[in-house]
Amino acid sequence: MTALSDQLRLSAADLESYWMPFTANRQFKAAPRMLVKAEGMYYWTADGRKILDGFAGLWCCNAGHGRKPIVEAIQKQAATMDYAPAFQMGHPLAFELANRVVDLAPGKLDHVFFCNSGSEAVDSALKIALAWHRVRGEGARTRLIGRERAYHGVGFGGISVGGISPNRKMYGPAMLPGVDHLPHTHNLEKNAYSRGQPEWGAHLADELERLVQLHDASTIAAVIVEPMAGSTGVLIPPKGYLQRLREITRKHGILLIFDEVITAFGRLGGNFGADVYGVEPDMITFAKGVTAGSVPMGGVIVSSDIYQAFMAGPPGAIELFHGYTYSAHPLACAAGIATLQLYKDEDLFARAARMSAPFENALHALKGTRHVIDIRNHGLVGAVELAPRAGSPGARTFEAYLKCYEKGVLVRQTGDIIAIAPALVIEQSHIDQIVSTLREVLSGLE
Ligand code: PXG
Repeated sequence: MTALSDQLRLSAADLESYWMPFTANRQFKAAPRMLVKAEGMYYWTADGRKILDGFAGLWCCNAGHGRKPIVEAIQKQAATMDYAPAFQMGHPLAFELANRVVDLAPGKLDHVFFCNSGSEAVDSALKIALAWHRVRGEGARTRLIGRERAYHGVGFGGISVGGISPNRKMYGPAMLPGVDHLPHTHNLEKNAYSRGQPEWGAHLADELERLVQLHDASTIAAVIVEPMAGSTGVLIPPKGYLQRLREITRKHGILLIFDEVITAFGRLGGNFGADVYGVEPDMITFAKGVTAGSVPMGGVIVSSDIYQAFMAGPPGAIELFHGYTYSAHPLACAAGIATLQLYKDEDLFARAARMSAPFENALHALKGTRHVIDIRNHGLVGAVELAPRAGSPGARTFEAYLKCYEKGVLVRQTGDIIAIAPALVIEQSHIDQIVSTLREVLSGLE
């Protein structure tokens, strides 16, 4: 283990320059949790410990870590062509990956715009929505509707339609104007310990009708929701809720955007959340799983109606004034093609669907464990909600997260929720280890 531990010769001063994202920097730097290697379902720490990854990195490494076909595709592409200009030039892998994504996408969703992250995907989708209404002569439709307790990344568009106050409150006047929010659907009194989709709450979608009454449909461009809200604590859509949102948006000519940065590519046991929930939106944003976390990439899949509306002007004109230097970066495309091929070869989405029942049963067996007030799950996503300590929300759960890590299992804490979202290659023994570690940790926690 010396080779690995040698890599941790970083003094406190060495850790200073890096301003870590969404991290308690001083707390981390006082007691760093440093990862140096990953393979399959496991990470290795700098001090040589093997950690079971219960969270697929950050909801992204759906194929497991260090998968050979993906690694080799990236290596080969890096050696063949590092970069090709993204504007007014192309490279074949970008077109191939777009075709493969479209092959997986539901119904009329048949064109892909590439970017590099979920945040960029969300901003791209919101801009496409505004521009689409404008090119169709409905430029007064500028209002965007998000939802409370939504996470749509950290761009100004994403935090505006998002519903997390710490992510919003510092940036007040810079946020987009004319945004409104639907209520979230989380309600423990009605839905605690639901397995899969909760029964109660479809009517909460009717709040959209209220917002339409308030603002008038002619001012509303789009509604954006995560089909299943991940980051804010695994909020699974009540039965019928997304269908209702689809009916209301369609009735009023409002675009429906599903932010599937987490739910795309097998997480719920199907290609997209749209397939699993049986609702076809007008746009889908994706990132994370498209390359199984190996190279940054994101994108927006749009319906043919949307794409074609932009193709009406003179053929020599640029149709959308939007894009990134690294849109469809060759390394990301190579990784994406290899990843989608691997998902197919190993039938990993079906595997996720198959493993979801044993995953659900194991998680729900934690009912009655100290501090637990709810357990919920769908596909290979699970959440265990703990009672907060009086006066310090999140503290008990953060401690649980640290203790799990000390005992060799990486999960994720958000507020008073422990989230679990393993790679789709998970086996029963891994599920057992995650659940027994959680049980042991929670039982011993004050
Ligand atoms: N939309 C959704 C639905 C997301 O979950 C983003 C957009 C932003 O993606 P980028 O690639 O810009 O980070 C996300 C990201 C967590 C966690 O622990 C979740 C995300 C990122 C990091 C941690 O829940 N989601």
